[in-house]
Amino acid sequence: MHSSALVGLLAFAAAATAAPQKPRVPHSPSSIDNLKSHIKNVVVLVMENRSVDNLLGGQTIPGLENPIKNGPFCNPYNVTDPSQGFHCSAAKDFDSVTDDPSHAVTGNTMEFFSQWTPDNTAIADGKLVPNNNGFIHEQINNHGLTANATVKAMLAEQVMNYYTEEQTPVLTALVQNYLTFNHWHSDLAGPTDPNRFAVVAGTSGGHGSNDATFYTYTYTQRSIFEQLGETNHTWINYWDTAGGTGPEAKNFVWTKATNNEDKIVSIDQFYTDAANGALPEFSYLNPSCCGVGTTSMHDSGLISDGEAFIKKVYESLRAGPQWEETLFVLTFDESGGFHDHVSPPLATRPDNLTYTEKAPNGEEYTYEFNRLGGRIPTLLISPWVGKGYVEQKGTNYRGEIQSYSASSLLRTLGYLWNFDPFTPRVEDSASFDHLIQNQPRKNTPKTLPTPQTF
Ligand SMILES: *[C@@H]1O[C@H](CO)[C@@H](O)[C@H](O)[C@H]1NC(C)=O
Ligand SMILES: *[C@@H]1O[C@H](CO)[C@@H](O)[C@H](O)[C@H]1NC(C)=O
Ligand SMILES: *[C@@H]1O[C@H](CO)[C@@H](O)[C@H](O)[C@H]1NC(C)=O
Ligand SMILES: *[C@@H]1O[C@H](CO)[C@@H](O)[C@H](O)[C@H]1NC(C)=O
Ligand SMILES: *[C@H]1O[C@H](CO)[C@@H](O)[C@H](O)[C@H]1NC(C)=O
Repeated sequence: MHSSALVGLLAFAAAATAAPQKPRVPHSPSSIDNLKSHIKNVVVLVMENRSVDNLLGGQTIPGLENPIKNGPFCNPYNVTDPSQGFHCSAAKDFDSVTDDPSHAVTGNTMEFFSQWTPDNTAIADGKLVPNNNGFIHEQINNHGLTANATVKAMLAEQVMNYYTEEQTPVLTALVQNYLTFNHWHSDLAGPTDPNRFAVVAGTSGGHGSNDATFYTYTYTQRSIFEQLGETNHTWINYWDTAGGTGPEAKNFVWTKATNNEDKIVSIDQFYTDAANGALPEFSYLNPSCCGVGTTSMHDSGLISDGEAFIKKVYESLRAGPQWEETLFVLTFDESGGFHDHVSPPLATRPDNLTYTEKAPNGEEYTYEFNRLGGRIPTLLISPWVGKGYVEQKGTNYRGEIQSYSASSLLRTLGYLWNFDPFTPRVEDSASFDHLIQNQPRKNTPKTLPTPQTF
């Protein structure tokens, strides 16, 4: 055999072991039928504030682009004065990062564009692309402008360093046993609450900050909860009553006006329902946040406490009678001000709303919701997905290749439960229906490793 043909054959064989059993075309009738015939329960857990390069930075699985395999990645201490030096990504981050990196819209803008008020026209035209160079600058600006060199070095480590496989044994086991997205971004380059809103509504309703009106039954946007409720599909928003994130169902006028507040219940009920086979079609889970003793992985909460929570959710599902029909989507709200080397791409605007805030340089910056936020860890966990499979970019319904985002979830659930996209952003998003295989796996682990503090 000609050697190049042999190489081709070997490459094909290697790809074939990792790829789904039968590659399908996303958005196609056969792919949607396959999804509908196998998945009856979807469980979504949205954790807090971590980028791919931060949390999955030490994962060695082929296909995932991260610092251990593609790095190191470096940022200057000061974007306007390179003489102040650089810090490059290195292994072993802290279990608890105590200085919360900025995830405000303008903080994100500095992190990705190395300036507070970039030219929006140049961004929209693709002439100005993010260089992901301002993460340390932003962290020092926020937490250590007058600090000494030792403290500045620690601040640089906080945003640039990454976790090893040994530090995150639960995530490592999940990555090795299930499906991880290499290109999944938060919906918007801003903080927690607008991103959490977008996960369930396909827009943040023009919000770019954590406003007091969230979680007060105030908003009229259509949400997944209203959509499912009106079409007689079942849902429950399980939340950790210690608070700190969500509960997202509490954002919407609809939930209260239709007496559905009783579908917002304690996370303790989730474990009981999972054991009894009583989970609804759609379970939406809120971890507790933020600080020591909370489970979302938001700094300064421990990564190991977040892992213990994920393990408990997983093992409840795995032991429950609904496992064979369950798709567990583990994702994050946003990248939390932690470095990632992949530039967020442009994306269709969900609506005509904009958000303006004053940047630290005193100027106003208007965000048009026409680009995604940082890359965030997202996994599909189910007997119906490939083992140790890493998904690259997806395709939208027009067949254009693009990165996945939080809106990919609503796009795919629309196929599962027969509803139209809530916004143009959702309509234009890549779906992941084709990643469901046609046979359930029998080799899924019953338990996951026990995380340790470090
Ligand atoms: C960057 O350097 C400039 C010039 O020395 C200084 O004015 C500014 O405060 C520095 N910013 C940060 C975040 O270190
Ligand atoms: C740097 O500042 C920190 C916090 O103020 C202090 O604890 C430490 O001793 C300082 N280190 C040096 C080398 O001055
Ligand atoms: C939902 O159930 C109600 C009550 O049984 C029924 O009236 C309604 O037509 C159903 N709606 C749909 C979309 O199936
Ligand atoms: C945005 O505004 C334009 C011009 O008024 C309109 O054609 C378009 O439908 C609007 N888009 C949305 C999503 O509302
Ligand atoms: C992370 O979440 C917290 C709590 O909701 C929020 O205050 C913060 O802005 C988020 N971090 C970033 C970088 O957005």
